[in-house]
Amino acid sequence: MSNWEHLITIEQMEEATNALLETGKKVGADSWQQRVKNQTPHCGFGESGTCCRICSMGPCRVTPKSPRGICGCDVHGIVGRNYLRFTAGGAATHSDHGRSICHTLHAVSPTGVYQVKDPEKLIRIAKEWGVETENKDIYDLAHEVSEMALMEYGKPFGVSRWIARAPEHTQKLWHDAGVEPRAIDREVSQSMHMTHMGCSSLPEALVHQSMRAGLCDGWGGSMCGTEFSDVLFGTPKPIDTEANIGVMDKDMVNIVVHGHDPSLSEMIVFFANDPEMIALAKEQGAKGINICGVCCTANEVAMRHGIPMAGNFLQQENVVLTGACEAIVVDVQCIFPALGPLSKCFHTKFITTSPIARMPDSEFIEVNELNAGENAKAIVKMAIENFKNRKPDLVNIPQLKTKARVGYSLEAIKKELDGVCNSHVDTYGTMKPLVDCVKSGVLRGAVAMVGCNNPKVRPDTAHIELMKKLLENDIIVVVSGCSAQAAAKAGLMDPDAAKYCGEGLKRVCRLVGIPPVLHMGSCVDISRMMVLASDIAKDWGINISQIPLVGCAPEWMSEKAVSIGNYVVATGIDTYLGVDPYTKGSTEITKALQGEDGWCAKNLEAHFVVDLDINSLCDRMIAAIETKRTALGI
Ligand code: MSK
Repeated sequence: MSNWEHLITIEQMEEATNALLETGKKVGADSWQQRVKNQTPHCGFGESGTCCRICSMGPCRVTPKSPRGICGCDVHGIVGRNYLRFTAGGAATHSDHGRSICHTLHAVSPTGVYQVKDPEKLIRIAKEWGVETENKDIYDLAHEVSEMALMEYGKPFGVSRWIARAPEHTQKLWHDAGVEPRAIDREVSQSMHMTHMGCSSLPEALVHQSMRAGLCDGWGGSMCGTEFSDVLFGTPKPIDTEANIGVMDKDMVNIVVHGHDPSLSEMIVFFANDPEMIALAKEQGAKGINICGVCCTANEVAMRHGIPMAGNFLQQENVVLTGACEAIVVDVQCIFPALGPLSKCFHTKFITTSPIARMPDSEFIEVNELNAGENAKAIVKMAIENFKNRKPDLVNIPQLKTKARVGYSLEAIKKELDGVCNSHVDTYGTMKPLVDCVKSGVLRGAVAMVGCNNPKVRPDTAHIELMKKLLENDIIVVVSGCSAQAAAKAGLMDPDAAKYCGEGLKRVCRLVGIPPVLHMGSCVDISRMMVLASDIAKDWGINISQIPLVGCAPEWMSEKAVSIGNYVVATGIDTYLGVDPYTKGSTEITKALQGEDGWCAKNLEAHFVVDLDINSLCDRMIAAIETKRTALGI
């Protein structure tokens, strides 16, 4: 696509990776590229979801000759149970991240390492939850609200507090369909119970609970993670940063933070700015300390501090392969166990910090809300002291990097848009200016693009190619997770990229001063997108399912992504997937999730679309947006 010629191309990124793999070969390093070859072809039963290992009578595999498992469960029950377990894994993971943030909030003190950075947001949430805020010390309020949030995980009665943010119509749909999420742990636990041998095998019941478990994530645990991270570390505002492997610096101590929970990365960033640590780095012969991020941790610290993003999920090995990574410091989720043996091929220290993600060949230094000050500082010191152990002949940092403007929280989006269109704005602004742009056709609609990389798709190609085509068609793109880093690496978050967009989108970007792809955060931050959609629906006076908006995860790979997909669909947003969710073995489950008259569509007004052809996936999204416009008469 010649229009986009100033952007970094997939070919350039692949060339950089290949150069790094050459270094890897010299030291006998393994790589995901090699392991994919070793693992291919994949098991057909696993891929279609038709293998059952839930009890020890099997494993049972469904074929035309053996259509039922030993217990008599048919293929629809087996595929449905697997899908629900997949969802429960994702919901548990996001929600436990959220729980950990609530514990960090509970540990705040005016003199401690964790403090309240956004008191206004805390007061706003407290009011939403009916807590008296007048004349209350902000730290007392933080403790009170964090306890209430922790109770959301196990309360015996009632539904999630957060669902009151959804439009009334959506809440009614959830109530009528019986999918209002209750206590977060209850939905995960019930999902495991339902899928135990001898419990549910009815497809409709399994899909129903999959939606409910997803909702306890997006409108429960993830929302706790996002909202209280903002209270603790500040609500993101637009900030400039850089992305791609070239953000590593050969003259500096490079510390890479990777994972998800900002409670760790915030502390690493804090101590990397400590004059004592900078002086120590200089004593060791470095020019200073350079923190870079990988995966969603990168999103968290980029959005709040402008820390550069070295890469996304499938580039985590690349940072070590530069030979210039003094330490890769990880917390939870999406961390390759391969980093242990790989680090051993270089001088890199692979430091695990959470009892939830313990890995061979790593140094384990637990960082929690009680010891963060001491242990995070010790980690930074350890990385600095490792600088002298670099092997100069192995250092190779491909000079590939782009400018990116990140930090578009919901609050920031409203402020930016309202600031341009209205001279008098209330504190949080409204979505009306955006709605007006969509109604007038200046913008045709929006796509929320999220999710991972997956070797089943040429890495980042789907994200980047889809985004370019959508932008050319005046469709604004909001992103999170590794999709966000794909955009940033290519240059699509540079406000200058607006020049390549359709005329309407170009005009909006120039007027407001935004890039055409808006970075909304990490994977828990897809909860921000749910509130964004809710506020658009309320300000427009229509239902979420009527908005010219779709979700898309073209390269997804994790259980979390399935949980996300479920809550996005359950919120009324059609969701387009570029990788199959292991359901094709069952026509009934496929229909319930994907059918235009399936269970999801009938009860929740949205459904999944799975299409492994990226061009066709894109055309279908654009067509769906245009269909919604026509239905609205705009
Ligand atoms: S890190 S879940 S690979 S988006 Fe959130 Fe990226 Fe997917 Fe992990």
